[in-house]
Amino acid sequence: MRTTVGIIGGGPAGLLLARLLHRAGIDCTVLESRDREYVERRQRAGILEQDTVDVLRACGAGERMDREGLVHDGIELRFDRRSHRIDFPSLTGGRRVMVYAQTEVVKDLIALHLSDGVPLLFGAAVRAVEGADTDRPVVRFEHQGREETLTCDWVVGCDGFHGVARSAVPERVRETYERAYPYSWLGVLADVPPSCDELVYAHSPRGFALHSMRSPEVSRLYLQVPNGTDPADWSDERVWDELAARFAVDADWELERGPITSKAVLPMRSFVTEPMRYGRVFLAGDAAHIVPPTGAKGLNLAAADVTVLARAFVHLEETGSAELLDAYSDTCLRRVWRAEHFSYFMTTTLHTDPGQSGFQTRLQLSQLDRIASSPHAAAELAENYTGLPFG
Ligand code: FAS
Ligand code: PHB
Repeated sequence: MRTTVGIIGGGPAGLLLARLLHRAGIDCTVLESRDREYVERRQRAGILEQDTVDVLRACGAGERMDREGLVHDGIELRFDRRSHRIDFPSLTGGRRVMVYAQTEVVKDLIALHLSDGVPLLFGAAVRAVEGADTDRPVVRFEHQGREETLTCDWVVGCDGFHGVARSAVPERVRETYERAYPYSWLGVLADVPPSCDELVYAHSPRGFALHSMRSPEVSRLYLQVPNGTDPADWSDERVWDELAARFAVDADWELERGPITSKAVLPMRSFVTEPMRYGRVFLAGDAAHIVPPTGAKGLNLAAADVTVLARAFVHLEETGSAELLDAYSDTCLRRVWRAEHFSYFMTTTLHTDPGQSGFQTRLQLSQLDRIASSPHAAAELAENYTGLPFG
């Protein structure tokens, strides 16, 4: 098999990159190891930044998002049994976010690829990327029981944290930076209308909790749990009792309960690999970086990477200049590290480390009080949360 851009991974990064390249008339092939149903059902992110929304609309993938997505103008912070709303448009000159699950973005992009006939192979497990430093890198993969090869001009690893593309960057040139957190998230989906109009991020002595949503009928909630937690140890009643305790506030507010339809534990990790390119192999999305989801950055960083990369491929096609391709890694890493810092800030300010000192807790509450009382501090959070422009 032969293609101009070989894309490893059919998650949001790979699918959006393929959409952008296809619309620009650049030939590409997506190799996804799992089957379509698995990829479309995998519960993950829920918040789209302004620029992610704009890119999806611009490439013709925003129609259902605009119909079914929920535009949000702010979030609520809860701490010390108090509530404080952060208004995004007034603090950022009009930026807002969209609640539209990653599962839906993936479904929309897959449907477009299949209707446009873009080569998207499911069950295609990439084993290796060879010749990254040659003009013809080769992707070796297994598909329908056969060993296959895809010869490319360029390869983009969109295969997530556990993918193989990162290994195409030789260890001698690769730097990795990472931090593990002493807690995880227990994420639940529940068939119950959200008890809030906008997302609620709660700091409490019992630990962090987040109230998000998927639709007017479905709530998405998370609570901080110890690493190694088994979701089976958390009955619906225990989940709701703990969430209610953590969202408790001195106001007339009650957490609505309902049947929980899915539970999963998500470890928290910060990770960056540099550079995001070696020869003719590029890395995008979780293949290059991971953030704890407290800042709702993961999916949006992936969208930003592939937007920058698609523009660089178009520039090469139109001008013959590889200057934007050569700048890709540095261009993306500046945004990646900003998102890494914001995600780290939101995570360490809102979560209670096991055995945390009273001094640390007072620092957290002082920081949250500063955000609640200073428009400058609130604007810093709002600008980061709604996302820095893709440029
Ligand atoms: P993905 O991991 O989504 O996609 C990579 C794709 O490559 C997968 O489909 C995989 O099957 C495929 N692949 C892997 N190896 C392959 C191989 N060898 N050959 C072929 N294909 C291969 N972010 C948030 O903002 N909010 C959240 O609440 C949130 N929750 C998350 C929960 C979990 C359990 C995880 C793991 C991540 C979560 N994230 C969240 C982050 C998540 O949304 C990612 O940022 C986003 O999926 C990144 O997209 P991709 O880079 O496309 O990587
Ligand atoms: C979600 O809706 O899944 C979600 C929202 C905000 C976050 C993390 C996850 O920070």
